[in-house]
Amino acid sequence: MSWEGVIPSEEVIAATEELLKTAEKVGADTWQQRVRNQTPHCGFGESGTCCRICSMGPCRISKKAPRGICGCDVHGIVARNYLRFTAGGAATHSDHGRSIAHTLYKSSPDSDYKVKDEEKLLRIAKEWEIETEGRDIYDVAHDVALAGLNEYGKPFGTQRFLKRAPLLRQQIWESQDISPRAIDREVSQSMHMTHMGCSSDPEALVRQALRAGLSDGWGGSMMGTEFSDILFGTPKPIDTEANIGVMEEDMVNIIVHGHDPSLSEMIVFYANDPEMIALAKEQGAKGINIAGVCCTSNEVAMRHGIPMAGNFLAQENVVLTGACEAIVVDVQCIFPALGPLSKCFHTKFITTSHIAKIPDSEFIEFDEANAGENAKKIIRLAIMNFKNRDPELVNIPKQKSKATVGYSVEAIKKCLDGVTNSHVDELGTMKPLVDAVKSGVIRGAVAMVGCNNPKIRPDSFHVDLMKRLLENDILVVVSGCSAQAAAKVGLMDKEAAKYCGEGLKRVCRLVDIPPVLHMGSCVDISRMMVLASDIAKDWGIEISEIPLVGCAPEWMSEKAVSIGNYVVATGIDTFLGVDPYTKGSDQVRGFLQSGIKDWVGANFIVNNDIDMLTTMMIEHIEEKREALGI
Ligand code: MSK
Repeated sequence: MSWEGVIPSEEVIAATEELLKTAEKVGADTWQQRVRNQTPHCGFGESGTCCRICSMGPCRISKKAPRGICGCDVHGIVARNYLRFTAGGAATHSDHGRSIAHTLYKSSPDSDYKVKDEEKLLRIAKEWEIETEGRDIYDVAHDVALAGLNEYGKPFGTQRFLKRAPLLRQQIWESQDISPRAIDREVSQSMHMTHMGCSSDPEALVRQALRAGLSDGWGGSMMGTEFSDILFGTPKPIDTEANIGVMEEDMVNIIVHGHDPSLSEMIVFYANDPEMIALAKEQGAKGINIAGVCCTSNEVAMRHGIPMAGNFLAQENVVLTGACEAIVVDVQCIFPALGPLSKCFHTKFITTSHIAKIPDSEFIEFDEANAGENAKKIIRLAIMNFKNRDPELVNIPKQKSKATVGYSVEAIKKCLDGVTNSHVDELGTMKPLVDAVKSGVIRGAVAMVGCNNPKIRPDSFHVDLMKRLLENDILVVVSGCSAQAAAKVGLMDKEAAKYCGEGLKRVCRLVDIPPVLHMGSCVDISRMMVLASDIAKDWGIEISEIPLVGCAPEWMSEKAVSIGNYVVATGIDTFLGVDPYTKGSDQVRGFLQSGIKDWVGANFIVNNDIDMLTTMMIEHIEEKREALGI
């Protein structure tokens, strides 16, 4: 199959090499160099067999020393590390959700934050049995936000959103004792269980990892997604562009980076202010160009069509273009390296959250009360910095691709309704998609998520996998940095349908969608959980029976481990290209890669050979079809 319209990896590598030459010229440190400095990695750390939970150690497990000083064996140590890894991710995603809930609570008609999707607000209020009849919309918003905030610390009961799952899935969670209770409780109990002198039984620790993960995916992340939609609008298909070439040589370039859309929404809004545009022109620029990196980018691309400059491992590249007036960050996935790196250029590195305070940055605190004012302050700083560019250092690689993004669950249903007129209620149905899968026109779907990891040439696993899946008539839904990997090379261009297998090509053309559907940021993997639930309900089968698998080929963060746990616990087999530091224990690997299938109907598959991983995914989908008799 020829993919001549998609940017080839050699061109991507060549563009990065060019930027690295600039880094060398200004004496800047880059992740590529730091990887060399850190190689080889510590074998104990890599296999998860180092314990530094108390100060008797650190203890490292080897043949000579099979137990730590407390007597914990390798299985307990690996499992404790794995649970702490998960808890870190669950806490991070969920705290993001909490912060959006606070923003919703403070929304009002005369503040910077207003309710944009009233329909979704009312739907959630109804779902949560909050009175809506005859009430002011902001009173409802405050009650929904308050109820959401209480999900973090309620003394009794389980997460409200669990009821969105098919009944059978809810029963599995109940019977396995992994229905997540208060979100903060699951995180803090994970820390308690892993404290010195508590759990060392790998089974109990893995079970809690699933539960903590579920508190993220069906709790904190789901609130992050839903409340963001209420405040900023539920995404619908919108055209944009992606890759480093979206930076503009003659404009003030402001990069938004991180995860929380509260800040970037304000930046995007005020960058369109005529007063700001006039100021940029006064300074000799043609205007203001906002572009994004990481999941903040996904958020504003999905809602406003803001171009995506790159994903996780491209964050230094935007500064290396020499044309970045400001890189404005909120929380998560931000390299501390941006501090010293931006000092080698004219770039202003602006941090905005107490959660992500980084040396060598300018801190402009951002909260609901000062949002508009501080967004304007940041934009002004960037504009006034335009004249400080060193033209000698400006080099923006020409690469960019067209992309159509914004496929929330609601948008996917609407696209399907548009073709089949199968509209059954105001929320639509997944039935046309189910029919296409049943008939074999589409063989199945892969939910591709996760980061870049320097252990893998950036984006190569994501892109190679996607190409092969598309050729095999497998629909790909994506989020996070995986989404940007696809968009950067052109796989979200509707034209890319021509490279797919005949069946998928037909569906894409008929429904007018690209073959890779952008579902959002990493908290938006919760959208995929709702999608899978709706498919299962409309099909009348259990989630684990759907010809659907999850995949995180280049993951690196704790958040990704938490995601993996809730995706698997939702019944979706998940393929990883990087091991989550579990190689040291055959028991822990045994649970994660096989044993938990008996609990939740799905497990992890880990393989760093991309061809094998793809083949196994395709086989898995075909096996599920066979089991369903389709
Ligand atoms: S930004 S968690 S590198 S997906 Fe969500 Fe990308 Fe992974 Fe961060």
